[in-house]
Amino acid sequence: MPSEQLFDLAGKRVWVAGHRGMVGSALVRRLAQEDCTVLTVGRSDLDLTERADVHRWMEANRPDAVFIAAAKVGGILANDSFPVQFLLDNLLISTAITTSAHETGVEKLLFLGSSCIYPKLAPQPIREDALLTGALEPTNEWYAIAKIAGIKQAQAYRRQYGCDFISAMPTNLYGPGDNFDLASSHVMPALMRKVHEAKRTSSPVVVWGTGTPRREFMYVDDCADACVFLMQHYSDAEHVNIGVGDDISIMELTQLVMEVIGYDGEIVTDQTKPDGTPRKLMDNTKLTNLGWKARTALREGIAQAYAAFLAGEGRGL
Ligand code: GFB
Repeated sequence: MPSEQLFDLAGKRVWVAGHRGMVGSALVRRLAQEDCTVLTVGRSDLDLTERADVHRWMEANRPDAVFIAAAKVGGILANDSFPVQFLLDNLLISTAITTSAHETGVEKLLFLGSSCIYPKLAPQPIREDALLTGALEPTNEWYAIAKIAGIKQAQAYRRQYGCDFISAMPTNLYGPGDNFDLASSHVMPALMRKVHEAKRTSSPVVVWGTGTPRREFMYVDDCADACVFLMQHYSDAEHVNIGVGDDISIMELTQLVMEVIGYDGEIVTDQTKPDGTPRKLMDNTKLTNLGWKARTALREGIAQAYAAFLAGEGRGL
């Protein structure tokens, strides 16, 4: 049984900031099922790092509710290579939107972060209260610090001004609209592309690192559904983990992607590339207790995401 509905989206103007991204576009798909008006604005019309412009746009467009799905995101190598952009762009985006949301009287705001906010060696599965209990994973601490600041901004506005601002921390996501550029992508789209190419050329599949790290993967439409659920059913200071409840090693994931794509070739590792955090499994008890659970099994999600890749849906192709 889902918990009581606290915020009704019916009749509301809902802004999805970052609607062209993988999560933002899934949110737009999901919100089409609600009786609300979805607002979006393109990058060429509004730079989300410019606070004054964001304020003006919000004043003119008057959203009642906001999802902050806009972010500078990327995989392990991009995070490690561009610390300035991962730190500053993300800080500027959350600052511009959160401050303007308060100033323009937004009723409800959901800030989206990531599981990399937790300490590198957090006890598994990772509970929400593990935040700020230890050192971060060095390859993505810039992004993590910005996302932790975003959570704290939402909490500060709740505490000082009573704003109904909440935060959600999804696990590693994948699905239609992903980034397939191998230099900046996450592991799932990278493996899809690499296995697809290896099959075409009958060559080995190259896996970065040792293949031993474990990760949890969620289909992006499930994440969007969880975000809408939290907007409707959750109102508290602490962020909420969005996860599926189990994880898989990168080597097992490679084998699964190969099975789905239908390729039985050799797998080799490139250990000049980093492994990152050894394990990042979220404890999703809090979300489960609120009455929400993911629907898409990993194999099924990979098949759907691969179909979207074949249809040319995605960036970096
Ligand atoms: O998805 P990924 O880049 O991000 O990498 P993180 C996960 C694991 O897959 C790492 C390995 O152990 C990688 O070494 N891996 C194997 C690969 N082959 C590949 C490949 O071809 N490409 C990539 N990208 N990885 C990111 C953070 O961490 O996760 C972000 O840097 C964010 O801040 C995001 O939190 C969700 O899970 O390691």
